[in-house]
Amino acid sequence: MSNIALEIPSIPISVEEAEKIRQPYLSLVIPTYNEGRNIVRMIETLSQLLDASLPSDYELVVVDDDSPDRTWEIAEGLIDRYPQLQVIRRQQERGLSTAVIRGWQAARGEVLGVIDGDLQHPPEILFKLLHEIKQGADLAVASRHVEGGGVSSWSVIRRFLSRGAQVLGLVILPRVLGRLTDPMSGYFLVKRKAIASRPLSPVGYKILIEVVGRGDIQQIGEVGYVFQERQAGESKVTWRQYRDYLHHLLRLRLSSGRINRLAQKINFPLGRFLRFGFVGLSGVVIDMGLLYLFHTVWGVALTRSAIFAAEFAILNNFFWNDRWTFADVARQQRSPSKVFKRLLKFNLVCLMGLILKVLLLNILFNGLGVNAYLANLVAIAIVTVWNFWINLKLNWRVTETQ
Ligand SMILES: Nc1nc2c(ncn2[C@@H]2O[C@H](COP(=O)(O)OP(=O)(O)O)[C@@H](O)[C@H]2O)c(=O)[nH]1
Ligand SMILES: [Mg+2]
Repeated sequence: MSNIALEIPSIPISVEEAEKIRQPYLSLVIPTYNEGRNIVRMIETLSQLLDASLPSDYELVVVDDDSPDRTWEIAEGLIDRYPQLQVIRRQQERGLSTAVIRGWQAARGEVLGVIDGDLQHPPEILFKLLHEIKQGADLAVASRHVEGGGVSSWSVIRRFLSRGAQVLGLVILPRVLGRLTDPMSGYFLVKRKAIASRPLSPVGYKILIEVVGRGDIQQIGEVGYVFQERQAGESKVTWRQYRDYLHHLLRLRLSSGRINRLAQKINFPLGRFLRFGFVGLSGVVIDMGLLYLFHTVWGVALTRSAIFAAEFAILNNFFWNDRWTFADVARQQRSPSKVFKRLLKFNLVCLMGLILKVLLLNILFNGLGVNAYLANLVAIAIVTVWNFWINLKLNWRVTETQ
């Protein structure tokens, strides 16, 4: 999660210095990845336009993810000619949304913005966006789906995918996507104060959804624009962006729900728990499938079949929990001996869980007379929480700090 709160230095400074660090009105972030053939024209055009309308009152922040075509180097070469330009080269991270946030963190403007670095977003539209902000909008979005907007020559498939993604978003997050005609837009301005104290943590490409979902946005202005064809370089959009988009929607959905707010209040790692539960379900399917295979198909004795099936399920669950549920912790302790130790502990916790389950089932069924299936369900729920908690506290935890 990243906050973009502004820190103003309090050391005494000269007039010239004060001028230099004076807060500009607009900070426009330009995320780039392999835009070496576009970046010069991009900076030239933007600088010309902004020098005429906001002289010295803007800054351009190129955030490049260490492009193999050395876009960052080309951009750095422009700083002498365009002093309003700043270039950030990120070497450890990749991703459009996080690049934009990185740029905003470095930005000083009162209004923060983003524009693609490939000339597909017509720079002139900036004035209309600025006008919307002047008129009181907290967020001004360039939209392909209002008057004056459109796409130049998209195939039917691309239009369908774009609209499909929008409909999906409307179903999952109506209160966010319903406020925008073009929630997929990557060209917008937002007032710093609307997002400054809000932790943003987007996945993938769609930073606008994150801004509307988590920011304090009262008024939204929209301006039509025609999405231009790419002149040089190529799009970085792949199927992965569709997967990330879905992930992003679900994450926003979960974090805006009532259950999540409660979880936050009591400091319960809900996301992790849901992943753990999901992995647990996959284990149940494997357990049942293998039991059927060993016992019914191959005729192995029931107890032996059940033990094999359970152990395979445990291996499956361990693999996914290590790769997914607790991936952030596991990544810090990758040596085979550490992984093996976690696997052994996981087995042990599962075994304890099994004993606990049998115990609970007996208490509920024999002691309290609860229906056997209901008792089993309750026992499973309790044991899942127990397994999760023990693994969280004793197994996947950071034991060495660097
Ligand atoms: N820093 C950074 N910029 C990116 C990344 N992926 C895409 N971009 C930039 O984001 C903008 C939009 O990307 P593009 O691939 O053109 O998307 P499309 O216009 O939807 O096809 C362009 O300026 C890209 O160079 C990334 O991983 N990191
Ligand atoms: Mg593009």
